Amino acid sequence: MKGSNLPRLELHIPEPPSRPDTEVDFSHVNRGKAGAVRRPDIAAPEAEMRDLPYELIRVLDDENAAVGPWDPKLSADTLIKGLRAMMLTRAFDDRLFRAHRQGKTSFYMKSTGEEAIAAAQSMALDKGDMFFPTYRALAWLHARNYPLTTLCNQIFSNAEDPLAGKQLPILHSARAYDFYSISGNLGVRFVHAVGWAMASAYKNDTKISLAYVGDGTTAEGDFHEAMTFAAAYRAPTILCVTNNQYAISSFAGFAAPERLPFAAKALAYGFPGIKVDGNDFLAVWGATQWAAERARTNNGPTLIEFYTYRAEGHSTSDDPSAYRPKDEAKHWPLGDPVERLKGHLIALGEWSEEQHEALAGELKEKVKVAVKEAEAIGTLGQSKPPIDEMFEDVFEELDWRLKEQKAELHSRREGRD
Ligand SMILES: Cc1ncc(C[n+]2csc(CCOP(=O)(O)OP(=O)(O)O)c2C)c(N)n1
Repeated sequence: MKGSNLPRLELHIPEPPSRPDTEVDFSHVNRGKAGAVRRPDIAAPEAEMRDLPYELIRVLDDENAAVGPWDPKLSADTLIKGLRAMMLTRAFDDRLFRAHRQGKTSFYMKSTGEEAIAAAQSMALDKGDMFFPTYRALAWLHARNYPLTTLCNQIFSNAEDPLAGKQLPILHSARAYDFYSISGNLGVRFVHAVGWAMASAYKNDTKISLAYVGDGTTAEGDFHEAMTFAAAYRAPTILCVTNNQYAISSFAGFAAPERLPFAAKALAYGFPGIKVDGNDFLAVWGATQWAAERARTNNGPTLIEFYTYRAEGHSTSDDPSAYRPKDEAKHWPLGDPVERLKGHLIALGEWSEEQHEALAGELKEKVKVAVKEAEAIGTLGQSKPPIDEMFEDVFEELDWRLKEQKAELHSRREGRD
């Protein structure tokens, strides 16, 4: 308006707290106090839990002791199994990332720093509960001893690839391990998980579903659709946001206002949201147990935000030093999940540096053997699944078009066109 003294409008462009040429700044991270957040009864009305998403649920304190009401009180044996699953994930990631640099696979993604989440959830949930993962959740499979060679065969797209070379490396599918097929399109499986949970309830079954999205993926419409359906039908599901602070180079402030916990989004849909230290194996387990009990007793869905940090690059195609300080990971205020669980076990007198060292060596060797086995079958381009496989499973049966295309391929290959 001419002559008006209204201020000019300004578009807010979110700016990450740190850049490659600035000091690391995590002053916005409020760690709270381990053990301080209350644990409501699973049947408590949603209206009485609206403070929860604004607190951070933690069990392991700075002295590596397990404190507070969310402590799942696990046996040392279970904790060691969890530690092993996380360490195996890390050893596998390191070796397969290198395999990419050696030209043995076209692509890889690590989950460094986020291992506690899928490892604890894989162990805390029951066989037959269905997990709808992202590409950063292989700890689920490692916790259930999925054959490492089979994982490598998929990553090398070789003749023994269980997905017959049809998927990008690491988009695994393992139904027998309750691990739903990963797809490249972000967010779509969040909705599938809710539908799966609705089906389980419709059939009066006892199984629940669990689904992941990253912080960036919450900006997809599928997130909203899944939340809406989960709320309306009180679906027995656990919906998780793995907030690792980044979506490739975009910091989490692009997907939600910087001061709003992703967990708080649940409030608008009418079910509880909790924010959990994702680098704390015990807190992940305790929170999952609570949400699972709620789902299994018809108290409906829960949204869990796992607060964590993507310690490495987004993928083999990414160089994080282009958009964040090189040493940022070292300063993450919630530390490293492997180191914290290790520290806890040592504090309990159930583990030692020597045992840790020995296990790390053993797992490294185990991964090496599996990679060698897969390499003997073939790495990228050296060995391929049978070519006819590409026509299979488009439909349940080949239709006439696919039959024609398959015949054409063969006649061309035989030089008869
Ligand atoms: C629908 C869709 N849009 C964009 C992409 C490209 N893409 C792949 S990963 C990614 C970032 C996802 O970030 P986030 O959800 O935070 O998960 P994170 O990788 O940090 O675990 C993007 C944009 C995609 N795969 N699918």
